Amino acid sequence: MQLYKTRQGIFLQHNQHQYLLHDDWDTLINRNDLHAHLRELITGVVRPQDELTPFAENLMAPIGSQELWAAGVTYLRSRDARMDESRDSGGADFYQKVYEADRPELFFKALPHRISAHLEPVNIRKDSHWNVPEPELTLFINSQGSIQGYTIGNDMSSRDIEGENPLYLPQAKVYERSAALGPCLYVPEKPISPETVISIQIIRGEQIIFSDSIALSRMKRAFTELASWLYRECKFSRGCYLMTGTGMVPPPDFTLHSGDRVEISIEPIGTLINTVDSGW
Ligand code: DO4
Ligand code: MG
Repeated sequence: MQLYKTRQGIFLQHNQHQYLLHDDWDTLINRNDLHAHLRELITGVVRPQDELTPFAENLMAPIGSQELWAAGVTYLRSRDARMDESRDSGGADFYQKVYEADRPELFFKALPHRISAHLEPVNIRKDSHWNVPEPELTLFINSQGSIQGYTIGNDMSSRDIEGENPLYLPQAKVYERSAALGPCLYVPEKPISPETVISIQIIRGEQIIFSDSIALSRMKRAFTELASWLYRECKFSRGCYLMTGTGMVPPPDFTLHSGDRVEISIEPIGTLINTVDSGW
């Protein structure tokens, strides 16, 4: 089942049917069995819309008042890219250590007002010359610490800033429109399969200038492991979103330009599309 947050309300999509819900987003999603609750809503209370409403232009990011956190260096590819970019600064060892350590890298990414929805622009910093998107499966974890849903995330990153000094990580990661989430919150009956593939295309003008894909099974850590570290000493009364790290990094000579279109797909969730805008 897919939950779309729109300016007209929340649309629940299931088996080619659409149901308009009038619930408050935070209350609706913060449950111990969200899938079962949505199923009950469908069978009992709400009626499907007669016609499917086209709402792509009206989509909001599928988040309410939750915080967005991110995990890093969870795939070998991310470890290698980070080691390369930080070798001159002497920071490379830290990435190797965190890849192998028990404790994962977790960092605060954004509050909802800095997050772009599907089709909204993402931003690159004006004081950076090396920027990439990071396509990441993103978990919705309820207030009890249990994973209830998934969305697609783009963890925009300034590689020159984080490479210059690992202590600059918050500036490389947190700025206006440095994250995108969408297009929906996917709520399956069972946890998402590790065989699920995440893919990215970056389009400049008419040309695909970068594309790649990776299976979630290539991730070093379990999603439940990341969630339990995040909830160790933090309470999230309305739940929390957690990006799970990137397994795809463009080659070192690649940087995003204003106007580039970033498309990230995960089959059961959809495609998150954002155009880069450096003129924020
Ligand atoms: O350590 C830097 C950030 C890592 C990250 O965002 C990722 O691996 O996805
Ligand atoms: Mg990342």
